[in-house]
Amino acid sequence: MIAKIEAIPYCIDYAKPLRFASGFVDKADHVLVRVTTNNGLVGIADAPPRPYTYGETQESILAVINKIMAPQLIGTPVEQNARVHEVLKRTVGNNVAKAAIDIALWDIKAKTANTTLTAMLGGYTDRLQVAHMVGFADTRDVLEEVQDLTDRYGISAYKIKVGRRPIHDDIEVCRAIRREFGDEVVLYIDGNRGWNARESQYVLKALEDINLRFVEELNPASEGFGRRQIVQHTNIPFVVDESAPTPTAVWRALQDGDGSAVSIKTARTGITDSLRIWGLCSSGGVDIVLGNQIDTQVGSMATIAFGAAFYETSLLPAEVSNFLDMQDDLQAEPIEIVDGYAKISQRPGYGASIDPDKLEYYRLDK
Ligand code: MUC
Ligand code: MG
Repeated sequence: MIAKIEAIPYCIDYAKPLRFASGFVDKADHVLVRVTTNNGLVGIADAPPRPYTYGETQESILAVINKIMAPQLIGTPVEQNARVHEVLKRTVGNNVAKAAIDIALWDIKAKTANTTLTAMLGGYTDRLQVAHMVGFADTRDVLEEVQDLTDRYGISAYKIKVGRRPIHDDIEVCRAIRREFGDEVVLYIDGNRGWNARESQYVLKALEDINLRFVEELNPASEGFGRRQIVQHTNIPFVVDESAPTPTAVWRALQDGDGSAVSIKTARTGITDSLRIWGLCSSGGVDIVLGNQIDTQVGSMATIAFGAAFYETSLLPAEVSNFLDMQDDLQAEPIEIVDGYAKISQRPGYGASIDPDKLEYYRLDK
């Protein structure tokens, strides 16, 4: 049963900050969640606060875990997942805090079964193709970044952050990548709601010939009519990300025509709700993209373990490499990206392993 839930704030700087239409990340001011059972098993998860996306902060994650969720959950058997979620549901919102507790508990479940989380969930494969998110920058800097990632890690799928004004800066970056890196590269764009519907349609027309695999959240889904016009008039799958952060929201977004593909982020739906979204999408023939919540290696390990479990989540490149932009990480056994692929860990659980010296150094609650 759950004996202890710790929420540990820490901060690690980014070597290369990520800029995008809804925000800017230059440090990982996250919360490490550690759940201990009465028989000494430990589950780990990383909680990345994204105030501009879900309203959570490092302080709010600490408060809601320490003051509300931990006291309500202590004593609950880890295997009673449905009961855990009945308890978590009593608190509205706070998706990232809930997801971290859920991931740590699945880490324990897999460790208890002495198997990998991937094998426990579905066991489809042991590796995922990697897609890297490229933030706002001048065309020359973006081309250098992509060249470097291609040379060092063999990455050949890129999600380009767009949504700037003037619009032509983004159009130029996308065209330059296609021109320099060729037709084989998987290229898609994410606007983080930066444009309106008319601007989005203008860009789709301007980039018609560069074979974008997806477009994501170009304009706010709250524009309703405008969003649906875009989704209906393009044959490029339109990914819902921040406009559909829960299984219910995904269901509604697909029914309403707010999007035609879905981003699953374990950082906000943990394993349990990610399974529910996978169920919806795989049953309905909807493309799934494994998204990045600007995750550390610990967070990315959870995404890789989940994604590798199923055919539908391992079909497309997964956004699991942006930890490469950080100065350091808590993960003791680093994720290796070779020839553009990241492998699951073969250790029981999902592979999160914390370097105790690094945690001591970066934690903020000393
Ligand atoms: C993404 O796909 O949008 C940026 C903000 C956020 O919440 O996630 C990232 C990446
Ligand atoms: Mg997105």
